[in-house]
Amino acid sequence: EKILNRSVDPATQKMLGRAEELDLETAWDRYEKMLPQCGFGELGLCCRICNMGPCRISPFEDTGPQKGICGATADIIVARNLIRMIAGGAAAHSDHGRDLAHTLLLTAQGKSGGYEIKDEIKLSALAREYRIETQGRSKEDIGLDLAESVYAEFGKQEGFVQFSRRAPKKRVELWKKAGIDPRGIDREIVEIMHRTHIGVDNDPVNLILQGLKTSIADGWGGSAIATEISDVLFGTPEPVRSMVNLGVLKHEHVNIIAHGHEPVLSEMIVAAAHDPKLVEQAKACGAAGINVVGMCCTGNEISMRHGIPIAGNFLQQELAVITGAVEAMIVDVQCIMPALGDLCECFHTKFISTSPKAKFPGAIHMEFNEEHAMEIAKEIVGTAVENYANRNKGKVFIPEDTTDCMVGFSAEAIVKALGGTLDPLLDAIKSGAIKGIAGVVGCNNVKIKHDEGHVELVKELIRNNVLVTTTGCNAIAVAKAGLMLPEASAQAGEGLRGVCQALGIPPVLHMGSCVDISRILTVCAAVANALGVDISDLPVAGAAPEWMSEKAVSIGSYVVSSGIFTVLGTVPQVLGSPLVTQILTKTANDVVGAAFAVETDPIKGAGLMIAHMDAKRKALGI
Ligand code: BF8
Ligand code: SF4
Repeated sequence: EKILNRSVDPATQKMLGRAEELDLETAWDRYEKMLPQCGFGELGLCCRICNMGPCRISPFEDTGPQKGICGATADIIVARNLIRMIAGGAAAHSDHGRDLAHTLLLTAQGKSGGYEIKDEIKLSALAREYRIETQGRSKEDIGLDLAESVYAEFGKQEGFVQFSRRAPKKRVELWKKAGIDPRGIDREIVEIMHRTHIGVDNDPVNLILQGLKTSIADGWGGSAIATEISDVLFGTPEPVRSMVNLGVLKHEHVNIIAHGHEPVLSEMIVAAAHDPKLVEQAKACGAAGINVVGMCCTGNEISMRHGIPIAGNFLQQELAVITGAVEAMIVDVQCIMPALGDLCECFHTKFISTSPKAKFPGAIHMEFNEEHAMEIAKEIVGTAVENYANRNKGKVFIPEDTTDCMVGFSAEAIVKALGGTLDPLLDAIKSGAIKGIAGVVGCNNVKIKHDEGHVELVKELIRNNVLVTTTGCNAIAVAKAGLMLPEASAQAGEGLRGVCQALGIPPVLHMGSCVDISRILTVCAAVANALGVDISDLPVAGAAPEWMSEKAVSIGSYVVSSGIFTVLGTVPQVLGSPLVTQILTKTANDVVGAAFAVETDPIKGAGLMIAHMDAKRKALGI
């Protein structure tokens, strides 16, 4: 029963049983040991920003301290803590974007080891946005100018971030008026760190505005760069069939899991696994072949572009190792549990870190660089192949569960599926066949039954004729639940079902990894521009039913800053400040035309989104 309460996913339930049998600890066990979690921390009332602290503010007005040693109030402390989370998240996404810019630069200079510019159409489109001359120039020359232009976004001191100008004019004007139009990506992140140093910005409103500004630099800047340059280098995703869940691991193959985020590494691992010599070597070791699968956002990236199966989402990473069938867990950056080190030592699994930015206890470090990408990728795959001989077949336990899915709905692919223009989508929205569009995204969180928040919320939305776009760990959860197949339109309301059947698309569109939420923004901006309204006028809403990471905080903030009402399924650490809570859930409406709601019940959360869409439809007169 304990296990059934932890996850709704059958593969996860089986693996949790297996973990218990082997007496292996997982995140859920560590969570239970952590309880009760610190009440001050939960409310955001603990400050460790200087060494006079830590200071803790009492949540009760009549007992305990109401101010930190420097005089900071609950409002100041909560606001500072919150925007430092935004800084962390925006930094993570944007540094990912920077790595893509770097790879494009090296590729254009002919210095990268195995990459090429694959999507020239996208390259030209982006070049036009930057007013880079394309006529009669080689893709490398254009790519070089583009790489330098996007690279410059990070260190810009003045002006604006180019891709933010995809937003409707009204939105940009509103950002300018509120003083939250970001100047440069790194600048805004650094400014959060400065303003939250002891004794700098002590106005909660002013702090939160800087948080929003930085988040916009993430969504319309760093994340958009990550998405767009990935498309240039690896191809813009198109609908492709894939498979999800731990059953994608194979008994007779060398199993390699690519886990983390940046396609710079995983693309090369996928290519290296096709190397005939390595395949031969795998066969010589007695394996039937090499099976590369993805996990978390890396999984989304390579499934969208190659149909590579996805082994699971965030809370399944430990379980994948516990199958005993993984020769190598290859990681780069973000959402990789340090727990994997100890766990891999209980099996033959080699835990291989590759980024100079991310080392882990118990991992072998095989540092990756773009200049020698293919060479290093082959070496890493070779290490996995050699390790097959060490697999203890008696210890292997692979749950059989897999689900088919259709992934790869980039904005371009959606337009294509619509027959070349957005019109059929606009018509379906106007006629009411589609009530609205939801972006449902984000992580897993042990505080919520694994995947339940994701699946229930999305099911409720499609039942009510809401077309759902998804990324990240939500995408993987709903794919496992079978909702990412055209057949799943049977579970949709009549209007949405009709649209899906006519177009042959699922009711839930997989738009990629978390940085690809920039794709959702692009679609919303295009729809708003086509209707001549602002994004905040559209019947659209966002949700992060099981969010946990700092990246998710940044995402929620830029989605709201873009004018999209957003429901959070886990409670953010802000309730210690009624003022900050009020700003996020109410006052934000007056500033950016959207706000957050917190609702831990997924059905009620969907209800809030639907009510919001109904209100927006009414205001639009449709
Ligand atoms: O960037 S959804 S757990 S994997 S943070 Fe992480 Fe959250 Fe998953 Fe991808 Ni996004
Ligand atoms: Fe305490 Fe102020 Fe220092 Fe924070 S900054 S730890 S509230 S003295």
